[in-house]
Amino acid sequence: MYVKRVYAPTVREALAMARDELGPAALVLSTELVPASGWRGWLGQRVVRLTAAAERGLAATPTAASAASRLSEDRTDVPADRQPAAGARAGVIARLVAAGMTRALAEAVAARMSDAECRGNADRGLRRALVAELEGSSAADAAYARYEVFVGPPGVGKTTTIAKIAAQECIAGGQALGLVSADGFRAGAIEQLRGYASVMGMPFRIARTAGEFEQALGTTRHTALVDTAGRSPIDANISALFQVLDRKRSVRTHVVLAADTSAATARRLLDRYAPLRPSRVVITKIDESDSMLPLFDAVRERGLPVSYLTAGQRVPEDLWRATPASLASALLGEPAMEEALCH
Ligand SMILES: Nc1nc2c(ncn2[C@@H]2O[C@H](COP(=O)(O)OP(=O)(O)O)[C@@H](O)[C@H]2O)c(=O)[nH]1
Ligand SMILES: [Mg+2]
Repeated sequence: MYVKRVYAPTVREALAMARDELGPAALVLSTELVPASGWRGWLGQRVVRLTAAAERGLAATPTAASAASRLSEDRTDVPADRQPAAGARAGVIARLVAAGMTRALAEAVAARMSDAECRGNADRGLRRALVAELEGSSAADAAYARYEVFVGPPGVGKTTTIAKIAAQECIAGGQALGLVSADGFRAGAIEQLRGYASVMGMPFRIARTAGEFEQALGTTRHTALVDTAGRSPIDANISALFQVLDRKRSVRTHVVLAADTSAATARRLLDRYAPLRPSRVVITKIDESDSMLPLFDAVRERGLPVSYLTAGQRVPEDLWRATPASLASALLGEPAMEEALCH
């Protein structure tokens, strides 16, 4: 009995390769998705590993010999000109899905790739297509709203994100900002933001009640970045704050979520914060997550664009505006995110 293991982008191609090698009677023993060896840059980097067996090998025949030369166990790439376009496109979709993308997003990205890009095994085409597809999913707003409000569960990085935004703006000599802490429930929370405000010489107001909040917003002459407590939005204190905000114009609310949030949890949290009418999502702690694809899919499903990305604790370095390019880098898990984002 001859046993042969082959690697290919799709099961169909792997089967064709195995039959080329072992003959049409080859019996499939197993198929698995495994990390590809030797491929660079592909998202997910997975291929189909198919193990097949036959009574007799065909290695001596000219056809099998030529097939063997391109089906060695170490090679996972099929020569570009031998892949039919539909098969190559299906292969791209299969790899993206294997990497954790929803089929809908994978198909949308693949649909933006040319046949040559699908066949070419080049990550550039994939990146370009992903960036184009993410055009509507990012909101790197050029101008601030009068009130930029950050809500979300405790510990996701709301206060740190506000500090990063304020510090980057301060260093760039950009717009004057004021900070308002409506996170009056935790003793350390106010001090944390007060410390940053004082270092940056920014106005800082504290609001423990709706009345104080109204007053704080009224006395802030600049755009205010509003930090809130990580409490449930149905909590009486939070809803009182939002009643104050309801009477204001130019309010932009960001839901802050950590990158490793599962799709189900993200959906639940987005539902929970929906009454606050958020229009943006901030994705934090990308550095601590293997993949932000599940969270991103839930966010995309709700039609909410991403405003900021954070990948580290450093203030102000580890924050980026979400652009299609920076979002693509984050989704692709590119290690040199900083570098990618500068371009
Ligand atoms: N690794 C990592 N840690 C972060 C990031 N953003 C915030 N943190 C940390 O998460 C913890 C909670 O942050 P904080 O801003 O207080 O969260 P909040 O309760 O939502 O205001 C702190 O230790 C932060 O330094 C990030 O992007 N990556
Ligand atoms: Mg906080």
